[in-house]
Amino acid sequence: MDIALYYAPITCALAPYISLTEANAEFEVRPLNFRKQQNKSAEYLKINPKHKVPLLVVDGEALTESTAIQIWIARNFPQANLLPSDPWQELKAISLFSWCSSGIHPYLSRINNTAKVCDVADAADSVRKYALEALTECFEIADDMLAGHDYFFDNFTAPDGHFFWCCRRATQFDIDLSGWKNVAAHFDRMHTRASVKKLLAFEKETQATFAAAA
Ligand SMILES: N[C@@H](CCC(=O)N[C@@H](CS)C(=O)NCC(=O)O)C(=O)O
Repeated sequence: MDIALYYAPITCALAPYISLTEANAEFEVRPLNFRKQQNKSAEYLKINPKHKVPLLVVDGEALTESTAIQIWIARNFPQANLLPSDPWQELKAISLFSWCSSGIHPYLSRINNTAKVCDVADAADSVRKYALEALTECFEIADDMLAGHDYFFDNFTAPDGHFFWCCRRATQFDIDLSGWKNVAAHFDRMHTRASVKKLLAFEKETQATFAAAA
């Protein structure tokens, strides 16, 4: 099986990288330089008209959307236990992926690029304020979910990686996680995993390669 992950540093494509690494999968990473708009190149748009990452290509077949990609990885590497085995818990894990990608991520995007969602003059601070309020609510909910647990389920599962990315992106916008003790502890715990260490080293390497080519 030929697996390629289209990825860009900083982005939510970090999450499937973690899952593939946890699964011990052999996969090729194809990094895109967003600063050079490689995600909008004719070549990339041909395989992903959404111009986003992550994109997983398996034996030439492309799959978009983090939730679908994560489920594909979990199904194809069952020994990695990337989803809970109990059917109800499995659905709760899928619900968690969806929440990360459609309930949390959009607010992070609004903070990242206020102009993308509102072009009213001087509205940027207001967009940021409301996004931050929504994110605060999300982190409070996640904090309750994580109370008394190291991970969202009995052991590490793929949604932990997706939520880790949400937290990391938040810290890059100077959102202080320390007020949500369980979230902050989860974030620290994730940094101790070999998959996350490998991911962060790979990101650094990729950023250096992009900088050298600039
Ligand atoms: N719903 C998608 C969202 C993916 C997404 O928004 N990716 C961002 C990076 S975090 C992206 O590629 N943005 C580039 C663009 O929109 O042109 C998913 O969960 O996979």
